[in-house]
Amino acid sequence: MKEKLEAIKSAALAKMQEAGTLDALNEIRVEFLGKKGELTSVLKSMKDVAPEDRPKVGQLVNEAREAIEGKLEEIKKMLAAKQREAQLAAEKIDVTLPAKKPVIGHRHPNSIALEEVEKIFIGMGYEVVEGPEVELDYCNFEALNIPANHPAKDEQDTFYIGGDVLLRTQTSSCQVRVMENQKPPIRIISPGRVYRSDEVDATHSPCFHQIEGLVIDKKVTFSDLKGTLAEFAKELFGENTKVKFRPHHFPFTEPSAEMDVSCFKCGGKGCRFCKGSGWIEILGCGMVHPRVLTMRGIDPDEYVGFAFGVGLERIALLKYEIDDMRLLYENDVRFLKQF
Ligand code: 2U9
Repeated sequence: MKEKLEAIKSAALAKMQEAGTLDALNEIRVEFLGKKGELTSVLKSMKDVAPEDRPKVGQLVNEAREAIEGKLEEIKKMLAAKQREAQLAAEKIDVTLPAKKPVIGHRHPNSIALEEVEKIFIGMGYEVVEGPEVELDYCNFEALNIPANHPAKDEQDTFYIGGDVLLRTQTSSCQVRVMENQKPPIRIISPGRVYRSDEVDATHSPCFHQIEGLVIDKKVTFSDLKGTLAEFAKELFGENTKVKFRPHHFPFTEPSAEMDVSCFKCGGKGCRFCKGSGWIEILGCGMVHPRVLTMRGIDPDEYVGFAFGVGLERIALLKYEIDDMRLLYENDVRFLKQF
């Protein structure tokens, strides 16, 4: 019996020494100490040992078990440490590798242009006012001297939500709201998204952006309008920019004009950019129609106003020499990051 136990013990110790993983070690534990293990079967055969020999044999079995268990524990610790070391080596971080840069977008040319325009007018003492994109017919048309039968209200040109609610076609609608709540003097610009039922092409979109300006004060003249917009053009397109006003018509201003700037590519000589004319059309403007003032309870004999409107996309396309408006709406970062 003693020899048998010695054989089991040395077989177990030898096998354990060979075990390369914790799983293999566990298999060896089961093989020798498990329910059907070799040492366990010796214990089970104790009933065949003479009663007087049992204590001695029991002691030998225990010694063999303790020796195996001791070695098992020792090798288990050694293998666990080895496994941990391998894991640490596999998960090692190379701190000298360049960091992964987060992929971030880029400011939109519209936003860059808007910020520039806002900066110019804020510098002249204007406030930036925003309003709702879903508007009342009254604020969008009626209060701007565009009555029910006016061609500018043509269904073709406007997205109606229903009843007297629509998607605003101009941001002047929120200036009407300001005139409702604020007494003159008023000096505001209103940037924002506007909607018109237009087909998409290189220069049109059913959704675009405007910046409309409004000044109401005593003794405001057309000269103030011209001076303000000439200064705006110089700050936006360069010190040498000249401006030219052509008569025009808007229902909400009288007199009305369109303003051209001298071509900033050729200095006014005429080039492909300005189609040979030397001038580029940039905005609409005029003196606020007395009826628009009266409707807001402002006495046109006491107060005068001037107003202007400019398409933000038009500014962005011109400034950054982009030849198709659709590029502004695709949000392809390869395009956007050029500006
Ligand atoms: C009030 C009264 C009058 C704002 C004005 C224009 C001329 C104009 C266009 C520019 C390009 C629209 O986006 S666009 O097609 N706008 O030409 N806008 S005067 O007049 C106002 C504003 C508010 C109370």
